[in-house]
Amino acid sequence: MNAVFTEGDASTNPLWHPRARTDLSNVNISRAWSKASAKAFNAFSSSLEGNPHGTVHGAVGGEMGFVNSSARDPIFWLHHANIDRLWDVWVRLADGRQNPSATRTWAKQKHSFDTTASKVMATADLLDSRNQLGYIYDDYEIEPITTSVVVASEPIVIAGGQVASPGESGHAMVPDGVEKSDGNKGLKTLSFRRDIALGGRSVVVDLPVAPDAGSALTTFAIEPEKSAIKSAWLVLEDVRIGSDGKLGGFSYDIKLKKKNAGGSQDVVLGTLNTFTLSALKHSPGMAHTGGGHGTSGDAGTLRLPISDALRQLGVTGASGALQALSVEFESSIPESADKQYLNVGNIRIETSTLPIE
Ligand SMILES: [Cu+2]
Repeated sequence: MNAVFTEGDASTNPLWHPRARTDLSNVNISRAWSKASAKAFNAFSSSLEGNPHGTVHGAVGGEMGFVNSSARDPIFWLHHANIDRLWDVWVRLADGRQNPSATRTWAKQKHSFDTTASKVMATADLLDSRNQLGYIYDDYEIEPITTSVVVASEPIVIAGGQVASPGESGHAMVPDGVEKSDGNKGLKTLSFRRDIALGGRSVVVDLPVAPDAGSALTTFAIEPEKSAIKSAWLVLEDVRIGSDGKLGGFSYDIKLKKKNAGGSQDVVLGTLNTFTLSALKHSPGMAHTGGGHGTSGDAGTLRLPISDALRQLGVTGASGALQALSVEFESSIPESADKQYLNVGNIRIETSTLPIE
């Protein structure tokens, strides 16, 4: 961050703010950029959407940290101009990379640009900055981005997650879109852990699964047609914002990890911050409990599908079944101070015998 915002203190500098962040080293353009080789728009967009896009929302915090209010903060416009620019760079890499088809429902959706709706445009009319909007970006020449990831300290490791015993379901809940009268649709908890506190440091939560369940997961990952399991999730239930988290200023990348003889491998599942929590009510299929406008009193549940991640870990794994699993919450803005940003009431690996991702 520019020194003008961080120098001095409240008595000497009117722009100074106690939450000013000088270290955004784990806002990870390079990870999104590693997906830029993808030719399908949704492969790159889903990567760009979490970190850096959502991570910056969560890291800035305040109004920026919530979907409904973020555009009130002037930095929103700088941030989104840059996200648009990164998208433009990806499209200009060409070789099959292009915006989604203009015939999609999404592309035909109309947007109003003032309160009287005198200026209305469809998404498809806004995608080409040069020909439709009349501008190009200053850095029209594409340069490689070589940001490196710096993790300030070793993660806190929470070992000894509980292997769910037969019949024990954690508190498996019926996902949206599944008839409640159909019971729990073969939902099964393989491993769980309660009450995980997240602060400024990265946290690894061990979620070991029993040997037979590990074999079943491996079959699901590698030979899905032979598998009784048809879908699998990492469930983060009852996620609440803690006493230090109300103004945001934090964000985590969620990684599924597998230990093996040579160390561990991981796959990024998504991001977790105030922005992702406040987005839950905007996305059908995501459960959200509690009222208000994405503010701190709410508790949310994220169900992150893990079949692709299991496949990657299962196929590339040097050894054995998908058994020694863990989840890392990698802090994007590492800090050593003790903070209470989030609490996850129940974290678990859950499967179903129905294909309900
Ligand atoms: Cu945004």
